[in-house]
Order: sequence, then C-alpha cells, then structure tokens
Amino acid sequence: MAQTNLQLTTEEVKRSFFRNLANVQGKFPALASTFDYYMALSYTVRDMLMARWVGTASEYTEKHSRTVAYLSAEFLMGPHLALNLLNLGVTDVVRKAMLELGLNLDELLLEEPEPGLGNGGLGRLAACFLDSMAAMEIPSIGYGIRYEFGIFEQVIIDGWQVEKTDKWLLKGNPWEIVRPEWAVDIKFGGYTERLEKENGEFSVRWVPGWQVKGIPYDTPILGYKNNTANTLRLWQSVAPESFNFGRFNEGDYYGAVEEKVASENLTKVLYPNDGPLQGKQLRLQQQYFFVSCSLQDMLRIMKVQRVGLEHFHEKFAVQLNDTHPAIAIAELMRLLLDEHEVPWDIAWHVTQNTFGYTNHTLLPEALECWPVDLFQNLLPRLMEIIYEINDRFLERVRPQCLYDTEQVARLSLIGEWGGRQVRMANLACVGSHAINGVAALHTELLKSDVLADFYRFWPEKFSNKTNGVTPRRWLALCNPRLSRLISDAIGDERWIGDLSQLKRLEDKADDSNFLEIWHDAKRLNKHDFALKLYERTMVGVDPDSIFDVQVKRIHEYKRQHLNILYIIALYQRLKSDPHFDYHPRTFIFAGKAAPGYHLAKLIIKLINSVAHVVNRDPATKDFLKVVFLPNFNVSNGQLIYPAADLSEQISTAGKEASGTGNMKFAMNGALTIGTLDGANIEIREEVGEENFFLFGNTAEQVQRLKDSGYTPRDYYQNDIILREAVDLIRSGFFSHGDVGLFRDLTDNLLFSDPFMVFADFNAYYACQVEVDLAYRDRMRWNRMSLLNTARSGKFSADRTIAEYCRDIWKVEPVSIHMPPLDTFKLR
Ligand code: 26Q
Repeated sequence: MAQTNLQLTTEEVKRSFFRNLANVQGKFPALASTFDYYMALSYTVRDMLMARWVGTASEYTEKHSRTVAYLSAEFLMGPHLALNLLNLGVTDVVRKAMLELGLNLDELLLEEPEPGLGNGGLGRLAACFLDSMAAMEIPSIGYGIRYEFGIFEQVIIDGWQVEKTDKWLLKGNPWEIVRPEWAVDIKFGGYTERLEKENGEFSVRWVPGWQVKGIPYDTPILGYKNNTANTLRLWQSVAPESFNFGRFNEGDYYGAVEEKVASENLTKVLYPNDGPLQGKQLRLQQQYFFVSCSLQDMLRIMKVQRVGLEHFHEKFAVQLNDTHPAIAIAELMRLLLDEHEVPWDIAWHVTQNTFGYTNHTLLPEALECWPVDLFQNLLPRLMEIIYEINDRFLERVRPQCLYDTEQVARLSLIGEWGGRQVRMANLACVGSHAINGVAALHTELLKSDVLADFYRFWPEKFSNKTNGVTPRRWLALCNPRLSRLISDAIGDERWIGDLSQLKRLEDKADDSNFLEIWHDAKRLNKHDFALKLYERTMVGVDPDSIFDVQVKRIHEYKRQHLNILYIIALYQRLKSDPHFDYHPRTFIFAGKAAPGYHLAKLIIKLINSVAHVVNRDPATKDFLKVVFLPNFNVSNGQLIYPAADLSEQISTAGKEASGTGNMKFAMNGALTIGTLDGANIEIREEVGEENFFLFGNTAEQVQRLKDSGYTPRDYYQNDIILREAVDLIRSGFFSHGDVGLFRDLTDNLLFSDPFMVFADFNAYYACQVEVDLAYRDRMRWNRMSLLNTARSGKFSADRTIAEYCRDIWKVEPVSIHMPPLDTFKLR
C-alpha cells in the first residue's frame, strides 16, 4: 500500500513547529533552547504520524488481524526523530523548513537522548524486527519494559571504564503516550489455596503477599513509506495505590511511602549484563512483571474483539526473545486455568501453539536458571504450574527415553545440579511449537549440542532464522552518501524496501570510474568520522589510513585481546624494521563491558594503554593509531559503520550465535576479517570467499583442540611474534613499569585461554598481511567493497521477518487504507 501522501509545504511545517513550540514547550522563540526546538520539531512530526497510528489500530481491530506479539526484555531502539522523517518521506521538506528558520536539522537531531533500553545484539535485533514488521505491514506489537535508566553511559577515565546513569527521560519523551486506562495488576509472593467448586472440581486461588500496577507507554513504529504505524508497548511499575492511608493515618509517613518506592524500583534500571551473572531476585521480578502485563493486555484485546479464549493462539503469535520472557508459558497457563477456568488440556494446547522461542546463545553457562526457593517464594502459583507441566512432560518422555534416567534428568524443567533450579530454556522448549537459532551454524550446534535432547524428541520444532538488520536505519539513514550513489547507479530507491535489489550494483564492479566514486564516498565518510573522533578523544587520525574497526560488547569470546595482541606485534615490527612496508592503519575500538566483568574491563584498560604509547611514538605514529571511542551505542554505530574499511569479526568459532554488526559493516562496504562463526559463514557465502578475509580454527577444530588438552603455553613458546607481544605487556611497557596491572589477563591467556586466542594468533597475523596487500591494490579493494554491499541483500531483517511469518507465525500483511479521521463512527 503506497502511503497516503504527505504533501507538506515548508510553510505548513514551520507553522506546526511554532504552534508546538508555544503550545507544548510553552516557550516563545527567543527563550527557547536547541532542545526546545528539537521537542517542537518532534511534536510536529508526531502530529504527522498520529492519523496513521490511529488508523492502523482501527483497521487491525476491525479486521481481527492475526498479530505478532514480540516479547523482549530489551528494545535498543536508538533515536526516533530521524528515522520517522525517513519513514514518512519528509526529511527534505523538513530540512528546508528548518533552514528557512535558520536552524540546522542535523543539530536538532543531536538533541535527542537515545533510548538505550538494551545491552547489545539481542535488544537491537528486537528493534530491527519492529522496523521490518512495520515496513512489511505485519500486524505486530512489541512488549517490553520501560526502564527509567537504560544501559549506562560509558566514560573513560585514565583508560578505565566508568559507568554513569543514563537519564534518558529527564527532559521528557515526545514519542510515547501513556495509557493509564489499560493498567493491570501484578501479584508477587504470598501463598496458594485449593477451593472446591460446586461440581466437585478444584480451583486454585493465589493470595499474593504484595502487588504492583503495570502502566503501558506506547511508542509508534512507522513503516517505510506506507500507512502502517505499529506499537511498541513498554510497561512501567507503580504502587497499587499512590499512598498507604492506613499507615499514613497512624503517623507512619515513611512506612507509607516505602511501599511506593519498592514498587517503582521494579522497572528502575536495565541489568547491564549480557549474560546472567547470578540469579538476582529483582531480575526475575522484572521478567514476570512485563510478561504478565503483556499477556493480560492480550487477553483484554481478545475481550474487546469478543473472541473466545480457546482461540488465543489464532489471534496471537507470541515470540520469546531468548528465555528472558519464557515464564510467559507458565503465566498464560495460570491466566487460562485460574482466572478463566479453561481446562488443562485445552489451556496447554493453546499455550504450545501460541509460543515460539528464539535462542541467542551457545555458551552453556549463559543459559538462565533460577533457584527453586527464590522462584517458589516470589511466584508460588507459577512454581506449581511448572511442576505440573514437568510431571506430565516427563511421564510422556520416560518410555521414549527407554527409561534412561540421565536423559530424563537432562530434559527435566528442574535441574538438580548445585541446588534445585528452574531451567528456563527447557521450559521454553517444552511450551513452544517452534524453536529457532539465529544463524545456520548456531542452529546446527543447538541441535547437536545445547538442545540436543529436545531435538531428538521434536525435530519438527527446530528451524534456522538467520538474523538480519534493517536497511532503513543501517544504510539509508546512516550513510546518505553511499545511499545516493547506490540509487543513482541502479536508477531507483527500491532497494530500501527490497535489499536484494542491491545485486544490480554488480554491473558496476568492473567500472573503474565508478569504483573511484565509490572510494570517494567512503573517503568522505572517513573524513567526517575522523572529525568526530577528534572531538571526542583528541586523537587525530588520517582518513587515508585503513580504518580497521572492532565495535561490540567487550567479551573474552569476542576476542578484542586477539586484536590488541596483533597491534602490539605490528608495533614491534614497525619499531624494529624501519623499512617495513605497510599501509598506515587506524585501529578503532568501541564497546561497553558489564560493570562486574573484571577481565572485560581490563581489556578496555589495555586497549587505552597501548593507544597511549603507540599514538605518541614518533617512530610509528604515522603508520599506526589506536583509538577507543567511548560509549558505543546506536547513534555512535551510525557514525562508525559507514566509515569502516575493515570489520573485525574474530570470535572463537562456535561461540558467537550470529552477530549483527558484521552485517551492518558489509552493507556499508567494509570487508570482513573473520572466523567461521555465526553469520560470518553466511556473509562469506554471499559475498564470495575471494571477498572475505578468513582465518582461524573451525568450531570443530576448536572442540577437538579442547578435547585433546589445549595448552596455550606451547603456542607462546613456539611463536616468537606472539611471545614478544605477550612479554611486552608483562614487562610493564604499557603500564609505566607496573608489571602487575595486566597480570590477570596475561595469566588467563598463558594458563587457561578458554577462547583460544593463542591458537588463532598466527593465522590472524598472516591474514592481516593479506589485508594489507589487498588494500594497496586500490581497484581490487574498491571492487571487493562494492561486491560486499551488492551481495548483502540477504542480511536485511525484511528477509528474516518474511521467514518468521512463513514458517513460525503464519501471519499475513494487512494494508492500512486510512479513511479521513472525521469519518470514524463514534461508539
Ligand atoms: C539474562 C539474565 C539476567 C541478566 C541478563 C541476562 C541477559 C541479558 C542480555 C542475557 C543475555 C543478553 C543478551 C544476549 C545477546 O545480545 N546475544 C546476542 O544476540 C544477537 C542477536 O541474535 C546475536 O547476534 C549475538 O551473536 C548474541 O551474542
């Protein structure tokens, strides 16, 4: 459906802008700050999209459309204003209107605080999926948590990461609408009791120890140049009554307020770990809170549309973004059994047919488990239901396992290892009709390893859905220069809605004039980025050097330390051999470490310490620069990907489920140096092995090395380049003589090296030599770069969403027709 045209004039934009400045911000122009202008413009854009939003809701309701509910503890949306302008197709007219007012649109865009309600890949994937579902007119709603404080802001002090609170809501949020009329109550604690009904059957009543209220805040999610505006619905917790009058009247003012404070703590802050460090009570409270709010909301919608609850799975396809919302399986059972008197077998049929489960991890230690005691105390009724699900499941499974008790124990929803635990991945597998991994290798490893017991039972439940990223934000919006070039080269902009169209760029692969223009676009992006880097780090870099970039969360398995060891080796080579012929390189790092992850924080310190030394060394500073850009987030990503020449995707094979940054780089014409891990494998298949720098042990080889007793010391002893690099760190060269500073890191590598940094070092070094050679053949490099973009179409999230719709959700697009608002009938 083509979008209802917004034939706006700059005059109309300006009028609306001034009206909002006065009516919403309550400011006259002379008193207004740049932030006020940003707000006025945001409300102006909001006014443009409201009719679509209301029209979309109306049409879905009228048509009883089958709807995807995407449940995720994280949505890493990034700034809204620029994307909404793009989706509405009004960027140019708005830019012009602002210019006529003497305002620069790009400066206003910088005023938007980023909604950082996620840690990394998983949260960003949820945001890309919402974008693609709206672009493809799929009825959908994202459900999550409205954290008051999102992912911390990272500042670097003396080379160390320091965390600052992210106060994204402080100055108001123009993109959300609160819906207090749809608030729901959530129970915690207490006990359950059995009541005999008139017909002799039993029902269960959960008498809670305490309750909180969940209030929904809605944010519109626009489709690209269509009339669709879907919803992201985030829940905030508040106290059930704003005041405890009993206590207040007794004079216990603080006691009265305490309850309110406790309730509101629930959605205060996002957990900044991207793996469960320990089972924290508040985290389980958050998970249950948003899941129960969301399911109750879906039941309310069912009621509005007068659909019987036995049809729940026909109305909603609910996707679980990892196990964080997996408690939804027990909660839907509870709501159907206890609150709507649906019999067990029907409730279970509905539940199993409702849920799909996406797994995002291969690290066994990252699978979520909750101590039974904690679970029992917080959610007594859900614990009972989980026991019942487990009993019925194990009963069915036991004969099929030929009474192999070990296999039965592995399948159980309750683990007995190191204290009794509720295993959320097992619950998710049992309660869903579909289970998927996020890249081909990942799904194979799930089937053969992490979830092998479930695969043996239900092979038909498993499928692969290789991740994708939205080409709107990650190409059209963040890289206007390349986007214009692409559209000019292939003659139209259809690629923005159908990324496979990029294939048509291949016609230009041998056109040396075009390749020069391609190079210029990248060169200018690098130039722009170099200015930002200088502003933020005071390190000047040369846009003609190779921009070699590793940006992602800091993790041992992602191996930023492999990269830094190579940099140290390169530095030593440059020092010892003044005639060493090497194209200058700028190594750029960015990424946050979990606040409690000691080694990750030490890796950041090491990067900054190496940078401090090499950037100042007159013998190398023209050939080698190292920069750590603080506070990696969506906005910074939008600056970095378009400016990258080389994308570092160097995780230990078999550890990175997919990766999605790898896709953003390739789309923007960076070449990848990478292992055969996650989606790297599929990127290499698509772009061609001659256009990808491959190195390192395969997942199989890694496993075999482990099994045969891996000894990192041997590599250290046999590889002089590696040894000298490690020894330079140990000597205190990067730490003002302090030989202890990096010892935890170097000892970890020398005596354990769980992610096989040493085993891959030599191959990585050799591969970087290949990169250098390739870059110095300018035409060859530009051709490879162009082919990476041209062949990245598979990695559009639109392709991924189409596969989920076809194989898991069975949903169809619904076009929005937008009758004029004044033709709606009142009830
Ligand atoms: C769990 C329990 C308690 C506290 C925190 C968590 C938690 C939070 C976030 C556990 C995991 C995460 C995030 C995981 C994540 O981002 N995984 C990444 O998902 C991407 C999208 O599929 C993949 O591309 C990456 O490979 C994968 O690492």
